[in-house]
Amino acid sequence: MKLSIIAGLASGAMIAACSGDKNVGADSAAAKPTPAAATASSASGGATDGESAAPITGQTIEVKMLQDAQGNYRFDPANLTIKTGDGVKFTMVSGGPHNVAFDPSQIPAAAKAQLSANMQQQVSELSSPMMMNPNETYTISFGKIPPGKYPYHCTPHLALGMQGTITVQ
Ligand SMILES: [Cu+2]
Repeated sequence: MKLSIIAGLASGAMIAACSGDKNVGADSAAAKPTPAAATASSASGGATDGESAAPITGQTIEVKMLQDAQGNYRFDPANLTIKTGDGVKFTMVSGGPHNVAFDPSQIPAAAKAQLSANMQQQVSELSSPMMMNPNETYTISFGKIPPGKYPYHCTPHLALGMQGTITVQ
């Protein structure tokens, strides 16, 4: 009884080992582009932990965070085009709490470390603290942030469509 179980386990293990070997071969071939891409992005993005905050050197544009007369939660303006070095000041107007959060999976690897360095008091990766009271503000410098699209949202109101995109030219 025990022997047959062991034999069964052993043959099962051998099958697993065989198929495992095949998978390893397939995985290593499929995985090759990933380390290469990671190397390329870390080379262009610099050290992941070594970025320091880059100051605002251009204009600072205000984005209001509000609940409008129709009851909709939104950033105003939701879509904004700025230049590298500009800043965006988010101002809590009504309907809070609001925050400013970038989905890390939507931010280019080459930009993530700098954006993170430029965001003060993050409560989680690329997420600002909550703003509860009118006239609270949160300013993000886009100093040294490369051109691209940076979609963002308000965590409490994401399901209600409170989101926007900052395009850096
Ligand atoms: Cu909100």
